[in-house]
Amino acid sequence: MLIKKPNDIKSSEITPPELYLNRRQFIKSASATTLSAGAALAGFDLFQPAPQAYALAKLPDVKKSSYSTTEKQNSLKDITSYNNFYELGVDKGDPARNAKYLTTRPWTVAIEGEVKKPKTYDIDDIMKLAPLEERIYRLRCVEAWSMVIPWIGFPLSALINQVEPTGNAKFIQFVTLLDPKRMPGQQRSLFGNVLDWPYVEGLRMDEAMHPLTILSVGLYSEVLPSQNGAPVRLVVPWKYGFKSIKSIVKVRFVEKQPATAWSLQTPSEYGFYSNVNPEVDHPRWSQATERRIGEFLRRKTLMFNGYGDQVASLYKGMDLRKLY
Ligand SMILES: Nc1nc2c(c(=O)[nH]1)N[C@H]1C(S)=C(S)[C@@H](COP(=O)(O)O)O[C@H]1N2
Ligand SMILES: [Mo]
Repeated sequence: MLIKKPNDIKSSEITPPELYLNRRQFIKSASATTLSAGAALAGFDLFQPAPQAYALAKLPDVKKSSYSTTEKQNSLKDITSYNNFYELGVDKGDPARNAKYLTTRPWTVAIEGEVKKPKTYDIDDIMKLAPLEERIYRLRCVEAWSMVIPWIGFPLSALINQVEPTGNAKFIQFVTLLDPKRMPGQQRSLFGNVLDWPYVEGLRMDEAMHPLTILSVGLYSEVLPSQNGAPVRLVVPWKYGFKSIKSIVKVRFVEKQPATAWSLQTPSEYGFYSNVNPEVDHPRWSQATERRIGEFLRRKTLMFNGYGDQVASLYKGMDLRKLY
């Protein structure tokens, strides 16, 4: 996310001093020892080209969904090489380069808090919670670009119904894996305090239960690539992309509105709701238009990212300028 970057975060906070040199020069001049010591410290392959797209396991029996858009889909290459995933690096190409660090087996997802049936699920059981569907959704990043992505997943409501929330469950908080080895961007030595790890996000219960809200485990017929948030990530298509938290290990049902990573970092710029809203600018840039990745001309951003007919009623009576 183009948050305090490149202007406000000094590059010294995100780049170790030895990497100020341009990359090629650095490769030439650095001794093998310096390089491997640096790589061990960083845990990152900073100099590798983006890997070739490789085939991941196909997901069987995926049915089409009537919630899908018919717009042209972005290519697999765009979707897997232009990413925001700060745990794997802050530049758009970093997550693809560093995806190999994020191994996704074994993996469990703990369901905690205000539920009658708390449970820790193995990822392979999560995959079988409900029939898998293809959901072709627009994703609108707060940085004013967008993509159309054929996700594979199932409604989050299927998981919620399994664990039976109590009457006190008003919100859900989601938590990403905390593991600086598998998520080298969490090593403060490399990136400083870009975000407080682990990344956290939240939804109000009615947003979480909405049929458009899905847990995604794949895209383009295949298992989710690590850079897109494997093995399981949230997708909430009417909100800015940062709400769609990746690589989830914990789902916590709570009574009070939970903390979220970007509003913890800069509360004046990122609120809890974060609905796509062309009428409310980000304090530092307009949200009126967006650039679809792969296109040249900008297009108008639609209220609720075009999903207003389905979701506007959730926010009736709320001042969406104050509750941004
Ligand atoms: N854990 C985690 N989840 C995250 C992010 C992140 O940095 N860490 N970035 C968010 C942002 S800003 C966007 S736009 C989307 C991008 O998803 P994609 O790379 O699959 O398109 O992931 C969101 N989920
Ligand atoms: Mo984003």
